[in-house]
Amino acid sequence: MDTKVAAIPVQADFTDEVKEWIEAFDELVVAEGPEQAAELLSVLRQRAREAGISATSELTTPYLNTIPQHEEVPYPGDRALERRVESLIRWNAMAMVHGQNKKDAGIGGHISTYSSLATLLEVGFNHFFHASYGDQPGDFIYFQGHASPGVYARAYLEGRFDDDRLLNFRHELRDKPGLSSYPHPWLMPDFWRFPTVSMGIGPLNAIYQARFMRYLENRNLIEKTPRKVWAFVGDGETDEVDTLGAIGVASREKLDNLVFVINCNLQRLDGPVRGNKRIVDELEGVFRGAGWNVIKVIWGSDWDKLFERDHTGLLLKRMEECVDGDYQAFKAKGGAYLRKEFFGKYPELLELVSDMTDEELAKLHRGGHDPVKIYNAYKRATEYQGGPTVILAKTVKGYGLGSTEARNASHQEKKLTDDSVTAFVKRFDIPVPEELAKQGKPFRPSADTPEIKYLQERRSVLGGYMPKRDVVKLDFKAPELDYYSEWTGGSKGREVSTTMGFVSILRHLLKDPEIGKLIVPIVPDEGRTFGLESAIRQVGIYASEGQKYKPHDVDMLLYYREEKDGQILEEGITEAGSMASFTAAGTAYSNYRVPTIPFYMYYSMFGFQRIGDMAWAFADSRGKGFLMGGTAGRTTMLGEGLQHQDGHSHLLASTIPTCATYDPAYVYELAVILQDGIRRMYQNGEDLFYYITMYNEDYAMPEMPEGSREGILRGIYKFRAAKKGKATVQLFGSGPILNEVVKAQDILADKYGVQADVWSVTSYNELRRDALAIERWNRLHPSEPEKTPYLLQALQGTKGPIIAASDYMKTMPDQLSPWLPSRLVTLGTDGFGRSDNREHLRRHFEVNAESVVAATVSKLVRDGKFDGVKAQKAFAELGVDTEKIDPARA
Ligand SMILES: Cc1ncc(C[n+]2csc(CCOP(=O)(O)OP(=O)(O)O)c2C)c(N)n1
Ligand SMILES: [Mg+2]
Repeated sequence: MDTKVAAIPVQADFTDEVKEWIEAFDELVVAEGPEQAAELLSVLRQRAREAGISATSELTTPYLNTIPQHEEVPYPGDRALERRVESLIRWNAMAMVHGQNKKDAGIGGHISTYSSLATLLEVGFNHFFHASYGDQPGDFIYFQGHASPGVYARAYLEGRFDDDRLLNFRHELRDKPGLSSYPHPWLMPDFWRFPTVSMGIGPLNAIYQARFMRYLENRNLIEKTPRKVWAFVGDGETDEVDTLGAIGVASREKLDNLVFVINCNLQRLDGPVRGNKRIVDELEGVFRGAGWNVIKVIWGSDWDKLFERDHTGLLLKRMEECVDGDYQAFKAKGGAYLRKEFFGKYPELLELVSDMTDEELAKLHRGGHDPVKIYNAYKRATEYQGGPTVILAKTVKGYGLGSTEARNASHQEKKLTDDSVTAFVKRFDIPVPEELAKQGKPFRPSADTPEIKYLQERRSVLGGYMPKRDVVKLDFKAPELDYYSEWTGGSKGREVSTTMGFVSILRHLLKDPEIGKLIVPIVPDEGRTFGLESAIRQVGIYASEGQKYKPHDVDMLLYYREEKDGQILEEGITEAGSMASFTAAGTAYSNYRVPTIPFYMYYSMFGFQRIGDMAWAFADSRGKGFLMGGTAGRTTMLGEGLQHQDGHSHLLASTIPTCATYDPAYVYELAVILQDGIRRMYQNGEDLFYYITMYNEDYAMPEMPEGSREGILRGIYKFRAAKKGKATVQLFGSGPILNEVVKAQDILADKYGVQADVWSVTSYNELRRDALAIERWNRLHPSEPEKTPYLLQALQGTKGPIIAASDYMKTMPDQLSPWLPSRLVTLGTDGFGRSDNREHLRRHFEVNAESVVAATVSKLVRDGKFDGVKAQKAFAELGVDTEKIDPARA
C-alpha cells in the first residue's frame, strides 16, 4: 500500500475542517490504495454534478506513467536480440547520414530524430505493426519524416536494400537507385505510402485516414479488420495547427483504429519545445480535453525502483518542479549534474541515490527508450475501444549520439566527430573496424545470425515488411462518352451554370450500378452553395452513428439526411480536413485496393492557396480524383468581393506536376473532361488528378461541336468561326468569359468590319506543358525534323493577332507567349476583387466584351491594320474609359 501520502506536508493555512478531510483521504489511500482513492474522488465529483455543483475535473494527471508498474504485463519478446537489432539499425541509420556527409558535404540528413524514436518504432515493428490481416491490407504507419534513415536502415537489415542503395541515400540521380531524403511515395512508390515531412500533414492525414477506413467499412466497401493507423509525431510538430486542429474529429468519430505516438524528446529544431513548461502535461490536457485516451510513458523501469524507495513523495514533487528546459539540461550535462541539480535540492532525494554512481544516474532511462513501458502502452492503445489513443512518450533527442545528445543543435547535426563514432560503435557493440566506422560503413550481419533470423521471423509473424506500398491492378471500366449524352447534347436553351451541370452529372454517376458506390462527394459546408441538396437526399451524408435526431425538415423532399452508410462526406468548415479526406479517398486504390473516386467541391478561393501544401502531398501520394473549384472566377463570383473572388487558383494548381487543370465554359466540355479523367486515372491507372473550375453564372449550354473532343482535352479548339470569310483576328476565351468573347466577335464584325474566330481555351496549363515538352524534345534533337506543339497545330493557318481573355490573371494566357511571338494580347483579372455585379466587375477588370473589342482594335492599330482615329472613336462608343484606374493595382 502507498504510504508516502502521509509524509507529504499539508498546507499550513488550511482550516481544521479541511485538514480533517485530508487526513481521512490519506487514511483511505494507505488502507485501500491509490485506485480506490481515485475512485472515491470520481464518485464525489459525480455526486457534486447531480447536486448541480460545478467541480471542474482536471485534465492533467501527475507527471508519472499512466500505467503503473504493477499493472504491466511482461515483455513478450527476446530483449537481448531486440536490443541487438535496434543497435544495428541505430548504427546503419547514423552511418548512412554521417558517411554521406563525409562524402558529399552539405547533402544533409538527420540522425537525432530517429535516435529518439528508435525503440518506439522497434517495439512496433517486432510486436504490433501488421503488414496484412489475412488477405486484407495491414496497418498504416505515418512515420516522422526526419526519422527516415532509421526506417531505411531497418529495411537494409531485412535485406530489402543492398549496400549500394543505402550508400545512395540522398543521391537519387545517380546510376543506381538511391533513397529519398524523406517519405515520398512519388519517388519510392514501392516503399513509402504516406508523405509526412512537412510538419502537421502526417497527423492530420492520419486522422482522416482512420475516419475514411470507418467510412469504407460502414459502407461495406471493405471488410472490417483490427487494422490501425499509427501516426508518429514530433513534439515540436504539435505546434502546427494542422496537428492538433482536427483531433476533435477523431474522438467525435470514436476512432479506436487510431494511435498517435508523440515523440516527446522535448526539442525541435532551434531548441526546447516548451523550455518553461512541460510539453507532456500540455499535450495531455489538450488531448484529454478533446476526448482522447491518453497514455503517458515518461519514466523508464529503473525509475520505478526509486519511486518504490521514496517514502517522502519528494521525488514526484521534484519532478513536477522541473520544466523541460531543466530536463534537457539533465540529459545534456550528465550524471553529476543530475545529482546536484535534480536530486540535490532535497537531502532526502540525494540520499535516495547515494548508492548510485554518476554513470548510473546518467543512464536512468526515459519511458520512450524502455521497451517494457512502450509495449504496455501499445498493448493498451490497441485494445482500447471507443476512441483514439495518444501515447506521450518522453525521449531524448540524439539518444546515444554522445556529444550530440539533448543539445539545442542536435537536429542539425549531420556528422559525428571521430571520437563520437568510436564511442557509438563501442556503446552499441557494432563489429566494424575503426577506420571503416569513421567513414560510415554500413554493417549487416549475415542472414543466419540469431539477430537477423529473429528480425525476419518477427516480420513474418506480422505478415511481411513495412513500410510497403503496392498497387493491385483493378478491374475498372470507365463509362464511354455517350454515357454523358444528356450533357454533351446542350441545355436546349435552358439557362444553367456549369456547377448545376456538374451536380447533375455527379448524381448520374452516383446512380451508376457499377461505379456509383465508388464516388465520394466531399464538401466543406458548401453543399448548398453548389446545389447539392438533391444529392444529399439521394445518397445521404455519412454519419458514423446514423441520425440520432429527427431533422426539422424531415417532411420536405430534400431533407437533411444523415446515414450510417451515407455517401457524402460533409466535413464542416475545414478545407484542410476535406483535403485530408480527399487524400484518403484518392489513394484508396492502393491503400485498400478500392478505387474510390473523390469529388471534392469547394470555393475555389479557399483551395490551393489555403491548403497548397496538402495538395502537394496529395500529388506525392499519387492521389487521384477531382478537385472541383466552385464559384470560381474573379468576375463571375459576384457580390462577395476580395476574399472570395478567385483569379489565380489555376496558376497555383499549375505548380503541381500531376495536376491536370481545366477551365471549361460549357457543360459538354465538363462532361468530356470528366469522362476522360475517370478513364485515365482509374481504367488506365495513370497517377494524376484534376482541378476543374465551375461557375455559378447561368447561360444556355450549346451542344458539343463535332470533332471538339481532342481539343477540349488538349486545351484548345475552335468554338465559332468568323461568320464572313477568313478571320483576321483570333479570340481566345475560357470559362464564362468565353461568352464575352463571343459577344465581342459579333461587335467586331457588325460594327467594325473585323472578322474573328473564337476559340475555347479549356486549359492554358495543358497547352503549355505540351509545348514545353515538344520544345525540349526539339532542343535535344536538333538534327531531326522539328515537332509542333498542339497549340500551333491547332492554330495552323490562322491569321492575325490573338486576344485572350479569361477570368484569371494575365499570366494564364501569357504562358503561351513564347510560341505566339508578337501575336498575343492578354486580358485578365490581376488585382483585388470587389463586391459588385458581373457587369461592373468585368468592366473594372477589362474582361467584358467591350474590352475585348477595344483590345482587338488597339492591337490592329499597332499592327497597322486599323485606323487610329477610328479606334479612338470605337473606344468612346464602347464606353471604354482610357484613363480609368488600373485594376491590377486598385
Ligand atoms: C511545415 C514545416 N515547417 C518546418 C519544417 C522544418 N523542420 C524540420 S524538422 C523541424 C523540427 C522538428 O521537431 P519535432 O517535431 O519535435 O521533431 P523531432 O526531430 O524533435 O523528433 C522543423 C522545424 C518542416 N519540415 N515542415
Ligand atoms: Mg522533438
